[in-house]
Amino acid sequence: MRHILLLGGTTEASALATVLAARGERAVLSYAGRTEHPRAQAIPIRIGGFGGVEGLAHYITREGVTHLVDATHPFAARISANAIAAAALANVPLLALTRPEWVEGAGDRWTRVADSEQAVAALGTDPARVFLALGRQTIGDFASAPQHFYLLRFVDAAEPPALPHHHLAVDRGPFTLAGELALLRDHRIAVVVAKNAGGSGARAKLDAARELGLPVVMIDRPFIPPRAQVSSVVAVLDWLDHGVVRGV
Ligand code: 3Y8
Ligand code: NAP
Repeated sequence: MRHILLLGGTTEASALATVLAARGERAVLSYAGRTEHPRAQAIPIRIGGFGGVEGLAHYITREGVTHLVDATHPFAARISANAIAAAALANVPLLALTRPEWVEGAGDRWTRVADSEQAVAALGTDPARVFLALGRQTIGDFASAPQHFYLLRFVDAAEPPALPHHHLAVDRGPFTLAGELALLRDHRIAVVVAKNAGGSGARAKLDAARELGLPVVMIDRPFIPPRAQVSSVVAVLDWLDHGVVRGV
């Protein structure tokens, strides 16, 4: 019987886990342990790092994993690179389940940047009211621009970094258009900073920014080495059942 290791932490991973459970597949969903109460899943979960490429390869061999599915977030570049190397080392097939990038549409006012340092520069020096919808891990980069007011949103309550003017909202997605419009209006936000995560879970803030005519600083995805990848649960099932990759 095959044994699937699903690297999770996204809406797509949760959707795939539900389907795998319904099919009676032997599967485990893996979380890094970044949040206090990760979403419960329809399949068993494991929480915590593996210990780099070697650790992940050893886990695969020790647990008898036969298929590795990387359904992590597009900005989780390290685990994705590790998955490519570990799958080769452990000689198991790897498939990535990711979601297409968001693309700028009519009415959008995007400035695309490569990383959070460039996002700081894109904000300019005049004090502004900024929605930093980046979570917690990269917020420190904005300490070099303390003149702005920052609306922060974390999954869990945490001590925000030294940003003198900020408001911390504690909330986990998926988010709604109505909720995002209210948030942007209530905090008189003038510009939104976002990662090009793709998917539906965090998209509402872009629709709200468009509706309010607000500019968006959009951080492009980090580089991930080439691997077989698809963008739907059905395509993952084709791969599992027939070894077919109907790529993105
Ligand atoms: C721990 C698992 C599900 C998955 C839900 C998706 C949607 C909601 C939108 C904003 C943007 C952000 C952030 C975000 C979204 C989904 C998805 C997604 C963005 C959980 C989860 C884990 C994490 C980790 C967390 C990061 C943070 C990033 C918040 C669970 C809820 C900003 C990314 O405090 C921390 O250390 C948090 C860290 C990585 C980015 C950062 O740098 O801070 N996600 N998010 C996973 C693990 O431990 O392995 O708790 O249930 C998952 C989800 N977050 O099944 O319902 O699919 O993208 N997550 C971004 O996209 O910009 C919020 O606020 O508008
Ligand atoms: P990352 O920078 O790519 O990974 C850093 C280290 O965290 C990895 O080397 C690995 O540690 C561990 N790790 C990451 N994902 C893991 C997983 N699913 N299971 C076990 N260990 C994992 O990762 P990240 O950007 O911090 O993201 C961590 C998790 O949050 C991922 O599950 C991702 O899907 C989810 N997430 C991230 C974002 C984001 O914006 N980055 C957004 C939404 C959800 P070892 O080397 O010790 O194995």
